[in-house]
Amino acid sequence: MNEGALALLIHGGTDNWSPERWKSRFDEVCGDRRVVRLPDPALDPAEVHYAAVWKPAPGELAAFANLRVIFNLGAGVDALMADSSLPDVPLVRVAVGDLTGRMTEYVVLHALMHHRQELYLRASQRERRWQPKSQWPASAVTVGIMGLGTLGSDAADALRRVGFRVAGWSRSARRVEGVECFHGQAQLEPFLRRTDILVCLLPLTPETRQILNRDLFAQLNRDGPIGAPVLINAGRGGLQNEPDILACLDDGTLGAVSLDVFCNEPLPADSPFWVHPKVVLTPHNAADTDPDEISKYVAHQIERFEAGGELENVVDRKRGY
Ligand code: NDP
Ligand code: OXD
Repeated sequence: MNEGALALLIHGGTDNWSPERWKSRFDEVCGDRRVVRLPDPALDPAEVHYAAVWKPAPGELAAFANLRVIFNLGAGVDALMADSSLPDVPLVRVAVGDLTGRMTEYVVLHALMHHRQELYLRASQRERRWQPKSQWPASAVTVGIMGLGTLGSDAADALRRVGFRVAGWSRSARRVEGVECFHGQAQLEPFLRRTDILVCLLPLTPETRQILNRDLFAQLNRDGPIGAPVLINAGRGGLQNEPDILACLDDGTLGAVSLDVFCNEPLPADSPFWVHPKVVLTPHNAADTDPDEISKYVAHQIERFEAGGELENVVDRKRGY
């Protein structure tokens, strides 16, 4: 029996975050290591060497004096970074092909939906109206991606292959083939000026909080074939100023939005986003972390770490992502 237990702290609340499902996957891939789903009053916290977590309550991880590594079961670590008592051990996040492919599907789906005037065409169908508007080619549209990391760079590549012009913006200088790359505050404006469809795949940090606001939307391109620019946010709800989004949709600063993430999740039943005709809404499922894939990813990392190897995808706590 491996001496260090793996503790699971999973508080997602949706189908994909069923703790039982994750526990059974981890039991399958962890050999003879003890996998404990918390809370478990029988567990001695000193036995826990590893924790695999999704949205643990602040302070929960501080209970484990012998913790060696925290594995966040998603890509974004903003919830953990907000915990001032987070133990000072390596924090590993998810960056794997399975999750990346799912996000790229979401981004391509929504970029195409707006480019191909799907909101108008579905309304026409409901009203039995045979009145197509002329359709422009993808090559006339620039999709600008905020965040050119694991997810943004893959989505950029797929969008380019569909035929869009693609621009990207990051914190440090990046090179992605076929993508016009911008970085830093000074290059944000030229990036926004050429963008017709803005895709946000940034992490939520003190620097990026509420970055999606009226001032930013007003700098997007208004001369493209789509007319008013479109926002697609699958990063985090905290990146967006929600009253600004609604006001900008109503006054035409934005033409439409696709939102997968919200400041308050689950989105309250009385939120105006549910019924706004220019909003396409999904319940934070742009890219699920798959229990089969990610339990294997964590188990392999633990094996490698115990054999003296390096952990992969360790979060830089100073940057916050
Ligand atoms: P990465 O860390 O790989 O990439 C982050 C990118 O954002 C990098 O290009 C980084 O710049 C850039 N960035 C960070 N801070 C700034 C800043 N201040 N100014 C400009 N650019 C900045 O993350 P991932 O691509 O793996 O994931 C991105 C986010 O997607 C996650 O943090 C999570 O919030 C969200 N997500 C949402 C999911 C969903 O289902 N809705 C699923 C999975 C993830 P640089 O390249 O210079 O470091
Ligand atoms: C993630 C998420 O960060 O699911 O992976 O939002």
